[in-house]
Order: sequence, then structure tokens, then C-alpha cells
Amino acid sequence: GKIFSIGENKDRRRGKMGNYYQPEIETMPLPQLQALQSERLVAQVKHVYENVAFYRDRMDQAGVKPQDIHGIEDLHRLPFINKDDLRDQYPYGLLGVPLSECVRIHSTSGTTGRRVVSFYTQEDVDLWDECCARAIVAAGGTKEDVCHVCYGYGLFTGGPGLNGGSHKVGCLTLPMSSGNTERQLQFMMDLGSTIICCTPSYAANLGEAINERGLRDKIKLKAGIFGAEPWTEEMRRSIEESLGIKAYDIYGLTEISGPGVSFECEEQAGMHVQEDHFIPEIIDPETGRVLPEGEVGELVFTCITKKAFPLLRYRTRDLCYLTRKKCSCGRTHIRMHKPMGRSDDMMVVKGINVWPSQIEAVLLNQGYQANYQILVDRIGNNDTIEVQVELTPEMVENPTMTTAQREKKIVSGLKSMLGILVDVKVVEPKTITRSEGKAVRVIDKRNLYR
Ligand code: DLL
Repeated sequence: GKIFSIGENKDRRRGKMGNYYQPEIETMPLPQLQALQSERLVAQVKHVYENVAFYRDRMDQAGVKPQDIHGIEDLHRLPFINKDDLRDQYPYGLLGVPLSECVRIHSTSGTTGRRVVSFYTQEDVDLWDECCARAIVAAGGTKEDVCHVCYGYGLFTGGPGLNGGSHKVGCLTLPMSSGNTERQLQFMMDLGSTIICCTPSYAANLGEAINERGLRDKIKLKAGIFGAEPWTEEMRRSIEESLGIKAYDIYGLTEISGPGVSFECEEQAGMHVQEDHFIPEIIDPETGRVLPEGEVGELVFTCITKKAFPLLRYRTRDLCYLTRKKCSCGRTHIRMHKPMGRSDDMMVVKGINVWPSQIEAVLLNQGYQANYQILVDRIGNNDTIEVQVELTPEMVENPTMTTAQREKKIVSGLKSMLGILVDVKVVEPKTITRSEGKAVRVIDKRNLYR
């Protein structure tokens, strides 16, 4: 089918109900949206079967032919693909079009160290930019805005994705890339940046730098679009407060295009998945069974419009749940809860599953900022886990507790969250390395011996 209004943004509207970039798609009634998905899925399955030997083999093995797929109700019949398949097919094995049709690659070393390279046709780039434009408009962006992009530019998708979206919206785009905080602040003040796009950990660092320098009233920021790593509601509140903005979550992954696979609206209650391009499913990571709405499991995506790197039923390893509950923003697209962590970010410490986000929630609830690190090791047969967290400057100025009291309080908070005893060390401000892109929260020395 025809891909809706590529590059057209004349239909952009700021309604009472919300801000849409493409209202007729973003608020499309569900039956119509599902009919569109079905039509696109059928075409996509045919496309990959005809053009990608890998899929043809997999589908033949699974005994499914393109003509067996009549619509989204048949999606579950298709085989999954996972990160290992991407690695095995590196670099060209999953290409859906001749290389001469591709105009760009992006890549990620991935949290697990495996390289993933994804390819884009010009049309794929346009669709992706459009996805990012929807996210920017949902965060209140218009052509009057100055959009300060300090996600990394280069192979990482963050910078180029939000940059493309910002152009489509018509914002004045500042392609800052990451790092060099002094320069970020200078441009932010001189050019009056109103929207900032970066990782939440870098946003927290910028907030800290701005407040330390007393620049808060020289900054015009009103909204931030933060993603690429897990972050908690506690961290959202702390960033909103320190930068004086509304902070929106955005999700995506290189394999499925980049940022903008889903994004938050003004309700800040889960991210709308751009269902006209990506069909999400939640599965039981053990059995592969599709789970009903509302249950937590592994997020799986099927790309129904992308042509160069058309992944079907790709297992992301991200854990979350989906909801079709009506959203007051007026969007009809399904919402995903922010990933609580990846199944491969989960640490098993002393036999207990531990996600960094659980630890972060405890720390921020006790008034710390997200300057922490988790050190895991194994001594003999015993796992050790230590959390180091910085005192905030206010805690140093007005000490209400001794360090020992602080540590004891965190230990007990972590005990009730995780059920295990964690060593805690409260350290001086500025002792933990600041991140400019994705923060490194966990140092697991046990992995060094694998
Ligand atoms: O991080 C794309 C991106 C750039 C998203 C900028 C948002 C903003 P990758 O480097 O391939 O791509 O990493 C993808 O990061 O599978 C999640 O585990 C994690 N992730 C991305 N966004 C979020 C988020 C980009 N909002 C991996 N919350 C994904 C939690 C996220 N985790």
C-alpha cells in the first residue's frame, strides 16, 4: 500500500486534544489502523520472502508461505529472529533491497558487545525522520522552536534521528552531538534552545552544570526528549526540576530504525508505538508464547514499511508491557510501558534477579541524584554487590545524617526492594564518572572471566 504522506507536514495541527504531526495517522480509528497494518504486513512478508534468502529458509522451515499470512491475525505464525541471527547474517544477509538502493547505515556495538549494522533506503530514512517528527511535535515542538540535539552523531542513531525529525518539524536544529558541556551551555544560552534531546543521564549532568553555574534563568528550555537507556520516574522528576522542563521519554533501537519507534505524549504515561510502521508483541521469553495485553514480557517488533532492513518478529530483549487503554491525548496507537531493563541487563546476584533501575529508584527516592555505580564481583563462590552513590552538594552543605546513617538507610531500602543485602558506599560529589551518552551503571567483574 501507499505509505502515508512521506515528507508532508502540511496536515500538522495543534488541537485542543494534543499536538500531532500527522493527525490522521496518529488518531486513526483502531479498525482502520489494523486494516492498514494487515495490508502492509502481507506486502512486507511477500517482500522479504522474495528478496531475503534467510527469511525464505526460515519460513520454509517453519512451514509458512507468504500466502498463509492474510493479516495481523496470522503474525504469530512467522518465526522469530534474534540478535544471534543478526550477527550470523552480518553484514548483508538480511538486506531486503540491492545495496545500490541503500543510502545509509547505522550501527551499535550493543550493550552485549555484538555489532549490529542496519541499512536504510532514502524512503526508510524519510519514514524514520517522520517518526522522530511525531515525537518532537508531541513534546510541543513547532517551527518556532530551537531544537538542541546532543545525542551522539555518527553511527549511533540518536543524533541523526532526532536531527531529521527536527528538520521535518521545521525547528531551528542545533546538531550539537554529545560532550563538551561548556559549549552546550553556551549555545543553549546564545541561541535560546527550547527543546533538548539527549540521554536522560546526560540531561541530569547538564542540569547539574546549569545549577552549579547559576544559569538557570538564562536557559529557555521547555521540553526534553530523553531515551536510549532505561530511566525511572524518579529520575524524570529530578530532571524536570533541575532543568525546569517537561521530560518526555522516547524509545527505539538501531535494528528497528533508531529513536522514535515509540514516544510519549503530554500524558507522560507510556510511549505510543508507531503502529503504522511497527507492530509490537509481548512474548514469554522462555516459551515464545504471545502474552495478553498488560502482561510483562519481551518486546518483539515487526517492521511493516521499512524496505532495506525489514525485520520480522525481532526479539528486542527489552522487557515491558503494552496497553490499549484510551489515552486522553487522542492518539489511538498502543502504548508500551518504559522498558524496565533488558533481559540481558538483568544481573543475577546471589541468585536474585536485579535490574539497575530498581536500585536507581531506591536511591532517587532517598534524595540522591542519578550519579551511582553498581559493582558486582565474585569472591570464591560468593557474589558481591556494592552500590556507590554520590552525596548531592546540598547534602554536603546541610548534613542531616552521618555517612554511616545514610549508608544504613540505603542498605535497608535496597533490602526491601531486592531482598538481598547490598554493600553501600556514599561517596563525595563528582567522584563518579559522568556520561555524555549512555551511562555505564554496572561494572560486573564476573564477566571478565567468561
Ligand atoms: O538507543 C536508539 C535511541 C536513540 C533511542 C535516542 C532513543 C533515543 P540502540 O543504541 O540500538 O538504539 O539501543 C537500543 O536501548 O533495545 C533499549 O534496551 C534501550 N533503550 C532505548 N530507548 C530506551 C528508553 C538507541 N526510552 C536499546 N528506555 C533498546 C529504556 C531504552 N531503554
